[in-house]
Amino acid sequence: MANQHTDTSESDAEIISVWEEKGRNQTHAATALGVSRAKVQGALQRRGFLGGIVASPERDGGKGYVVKGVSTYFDKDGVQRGQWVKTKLDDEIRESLVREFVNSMAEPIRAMSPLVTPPMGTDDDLLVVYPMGDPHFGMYSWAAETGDDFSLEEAERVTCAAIDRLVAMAPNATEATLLNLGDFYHADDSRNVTPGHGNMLDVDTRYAKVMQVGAKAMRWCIIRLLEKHQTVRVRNVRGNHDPHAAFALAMALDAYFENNPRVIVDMSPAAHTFQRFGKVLIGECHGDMTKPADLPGVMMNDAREHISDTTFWHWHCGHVHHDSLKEYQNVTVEHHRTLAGKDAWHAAKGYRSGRTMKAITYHKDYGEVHRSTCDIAMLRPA
Ligand SMILES: [Mn+2]
Repeated sequence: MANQHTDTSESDAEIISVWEEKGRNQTHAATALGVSRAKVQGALQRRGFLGGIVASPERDGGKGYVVKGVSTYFDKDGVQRGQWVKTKLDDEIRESLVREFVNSMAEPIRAMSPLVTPPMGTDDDLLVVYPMGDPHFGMYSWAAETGDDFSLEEAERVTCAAIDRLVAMAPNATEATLLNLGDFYHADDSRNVTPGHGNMLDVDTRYAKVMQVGAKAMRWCIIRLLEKHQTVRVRNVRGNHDPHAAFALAMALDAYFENNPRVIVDMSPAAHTFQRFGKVLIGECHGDMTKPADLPGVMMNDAREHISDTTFWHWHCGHVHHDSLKEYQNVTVEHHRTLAGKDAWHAAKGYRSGRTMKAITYHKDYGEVHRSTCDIAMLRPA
């Protein structure tokens, strides 16, 4: 009875057996069996021989496709030439991907800077300005040649230590300005020459590292100021050594403290900037471009909307690496020392100056009321 092909399953088994014997050729199997090729194909489909190529997590990178249908192509001899597996994303996986996307869109902006507890009981009448004269991060100096060893590591150490001392000595003013007066970086890029005149620079280590260590030191200083003052304005004046790097530093600090409304990074690209505090008006520039005697006129012109309401007019400049304060018809122009050592060229030229950093306190009605000084001698490691 088994040979009489009375039930489909036996027929299917027999058809498949012949199909195997004929080298899996459906037409040859159909001819040998005396049946249509469609009948052979039907048997193969029922027994799963044509559904053999299905999407699998192994083959499709674990995406979890569900097979919707399979199309098989045969040539004129009935030999399978290709197969097209129609798939769809598993509904659960699709939903989880959508949820993941929605969550990422709805996620609050993650803070980058640590939030410092604001100080209590600060004095609204006071502003402390911390002028940083020419820090020269990335400069290298050899004591045997110049009198003082200086390096990237030393720049970071003395800058942070000086801020630490000055913040401790400063009055508890509500407002503070961290005023980088330019030449924060010794070099503007890895060519290690001054951008203006191409003078060779004595540099310490790789430029990318210099940029990172400098930004890290500034972050440290700002956080230290946030412990003492309610609001911290940060101004990075561009110097002749770092006209582009100064702006990169400002951008890095602005992005880092974006989550903190107590930090205001001044992003002005102008060479001369101003801060008004009550009756005090402060001008800021590096000092390489404008003659000191011209600065009072620049203030009267550029900050004219503040002139009639202010009575204390002061400029803070860097560049020359030594202290000087000259008064022009009630406008003072002050140049600040640096904590940095000398490079070989300046040492050979005979430039000598003290190394200090200051913090200057202004009262909104009375002008400068206090200043403290941190000498390099206070910062020498014990
Ligand atoms: Mn300079």
